[in-house]
Amino acid sequence: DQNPIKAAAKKIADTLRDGGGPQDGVPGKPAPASPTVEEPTAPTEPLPPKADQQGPETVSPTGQPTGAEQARMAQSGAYLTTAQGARLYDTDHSLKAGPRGPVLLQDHHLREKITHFDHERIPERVVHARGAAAHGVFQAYGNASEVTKAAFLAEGAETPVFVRFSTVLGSRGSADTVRDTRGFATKFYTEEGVFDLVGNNIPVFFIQDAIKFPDIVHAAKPHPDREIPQAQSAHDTFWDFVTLHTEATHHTLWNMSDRGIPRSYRTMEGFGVHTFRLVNAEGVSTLVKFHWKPKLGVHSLVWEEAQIAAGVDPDFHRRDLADAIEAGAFPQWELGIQTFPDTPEQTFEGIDLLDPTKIVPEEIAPVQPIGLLTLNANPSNYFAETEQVAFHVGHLVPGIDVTNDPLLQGRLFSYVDTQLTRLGGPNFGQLPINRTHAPVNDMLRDGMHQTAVHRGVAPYRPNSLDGGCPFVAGADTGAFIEVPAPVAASRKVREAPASFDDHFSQPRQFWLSMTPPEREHIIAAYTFELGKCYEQSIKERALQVLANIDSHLCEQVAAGLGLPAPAATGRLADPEPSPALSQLGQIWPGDGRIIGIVADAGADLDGVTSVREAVLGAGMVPLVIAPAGGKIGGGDGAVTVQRTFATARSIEFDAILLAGVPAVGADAFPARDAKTDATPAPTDPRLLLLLNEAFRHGKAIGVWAGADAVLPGAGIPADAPGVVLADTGATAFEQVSQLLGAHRVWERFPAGA
Ligand code: HDE
Repeated sequence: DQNPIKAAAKKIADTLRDGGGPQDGVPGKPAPASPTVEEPTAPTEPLPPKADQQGPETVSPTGQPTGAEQARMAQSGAYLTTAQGARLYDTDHSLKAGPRGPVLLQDHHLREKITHFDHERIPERVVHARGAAAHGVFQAYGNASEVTKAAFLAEGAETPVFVRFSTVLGSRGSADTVRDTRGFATKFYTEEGVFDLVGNNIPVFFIQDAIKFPDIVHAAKPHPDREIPQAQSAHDTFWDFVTLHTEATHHTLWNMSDRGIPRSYRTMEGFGVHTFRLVNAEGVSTLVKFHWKPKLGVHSLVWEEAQIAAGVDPDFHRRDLADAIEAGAFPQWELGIQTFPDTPEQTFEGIDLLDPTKIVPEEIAPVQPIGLLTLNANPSNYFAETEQVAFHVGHLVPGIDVTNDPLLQGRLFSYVDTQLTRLGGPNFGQLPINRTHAPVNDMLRDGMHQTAVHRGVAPYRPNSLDGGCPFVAGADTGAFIEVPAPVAASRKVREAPASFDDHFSQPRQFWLSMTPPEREHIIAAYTFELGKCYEQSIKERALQVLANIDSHLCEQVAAGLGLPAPAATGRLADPEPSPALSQLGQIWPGDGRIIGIVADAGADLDGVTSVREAVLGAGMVPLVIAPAGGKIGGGDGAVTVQRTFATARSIEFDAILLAGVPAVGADAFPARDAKTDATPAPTDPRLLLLLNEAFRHGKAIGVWAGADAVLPGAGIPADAPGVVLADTGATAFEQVSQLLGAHRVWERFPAGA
């Protein structure tokens, strides 16, 4: 047998049959052979990939090994050893006083193996515990040099990056697709030191002052008595807090919108949230807000998809990111800035730039692209990289400075502090993923997990014993050069400025900027979340908050809850809508989209083969779905199945193609009755469910070769928008891929999705 894995398995089976291993003292068994050190087996390949289930060749411009090559490197040495390098002849049996006797404390290998294992887990992040990350590169356009001297933003600069996406509320093992804010944290390994842009996919925050962070997190996390619900905001304590503390209204509204359930990390916007300060070579400062704009557009799931995915594929976003990168469909974002004059008031068009619950609409301050981020390599080891990466808003480089936003100021303290617990001491910056690519000459010494061997005798300044080294930089190259912004003479207060008191005009602007389907989704989200609350008073208070945003929104949610709709407590603001806040209305590239092609033995298999090629050619991923696995058809024209009716679920596919009605007796589709022309329902309810869900979720569906016969059974009118009846697979795919540009067939909404 040529298969190395089968060969290894056979060898183990033979050993067991021949009574190998220690059998000391067992009656009727041969005496044990004295332990011999066998020659190591040649490392075997991981399970051989199935040719048709693989994406295109893995590309890794960072030179990182990927796939099988990487797997080989993991346990690459010839002999298994202890942590001290001593070779081991057995790792399967504890050292015992006879085969049935007690285990001996003397067994160093046993103790080392178990002790290390006992300490494998570290505390998860107190928020943003669940994440997925990737390596990449940032290429600067150079135009930002007018406003910042940061070297990595100068023309032609290319900087390695590591980006971690996350949910906020759930534990490490929670589902990806829950309704929540998403973290979008980027570590730039610049030649001037590490710069971390630790942002979210929502441009505003729940609170205006860091001192409220423990409150909002305690309210949003599971209830402390039963520790439920996991990774959800649909519970009493969350709604209790956000309705009492109305500065949370804006962020909560974004959460209830489609932004709370992204289709993919690849289709999320990112925001720095706070206003930052950039400083150019002449020392002139500018206030900015950072934006990440995804090249694939901003797209979301529908709520039912999010819920299904949480059960069917809780790793939906993590898998999507890794698969896309492995397949060479590298996700890209443009980094953009909105710029504002650094005036003493720090306001723009009446918007307080220090208030992190406010946006500045893009229509009045356009986002100017300053560089391109490309994620092009998956981490090699989740723990070493994604789990141990430590971001910090205080990791700044020359040319980027902070402002007095009281939320940002508190974060400047929190991020180092949390790593002390999470990563076990102050030397977390020495972990490979956190190491700067710039030379380090600090005078920080010792501490837990110190891995550097510092030389010299004088880790202090001034010194003469180490030649006075290291020297301090001039103001032109140093980081943390404070812009000498005046600090208004005042008295010590625990107060916020009056401008922080407006909690409703921007939520109303967001609501007014939504299209009808987006509004329907928001109404449905509030109705669901508040419907999950037990306390009537919390629901009533939430309705009062909604009344202060919009009467229609309030009335619809009230109707869903079966409660009266209150009136607004004051006159509603009359803001200009900001079309940039809507996710609809643009056409986007379809790169990396997943096309499910349903077929069985009687389908147009030649058509399936050519459609697969067309899908790949369009930079999308074709997955053939059939009643059972293996191949369908025979000979050269056989088609490999990637998903069966048992493993396929509609959420995985952005669009569905149906390749015809097979002959009578075939597995999936009974044929049209020739005499009566009646269309029997498909036999397999899983196929019906797949089609029905795809339809209700607004996905494009293309059929050819008579497959329209299947549609009525799935409740799909053949003349519904986004249902393409074509003559050939090629035409079906062409039209479906055009529909995908808008992400969904929005004409089908609102339909209670
Ligand atoms: Fe965080 N936040 N945060 N946060 N945050 C953390 O740091 C904190 C805030 C954000 O992938 C923690 O290493 C405070 C805003 C992201 O590793 C912690 C306040 C924004 C991540 C912490 C905020 C964020 C974190 C937990 C209120 C968007 C994940 C573990 C003042 C602009 C980073 C850790 C990753 C993580 C504190 C508010 C984004 C405890 C005190 C606003 C993306 O330090």
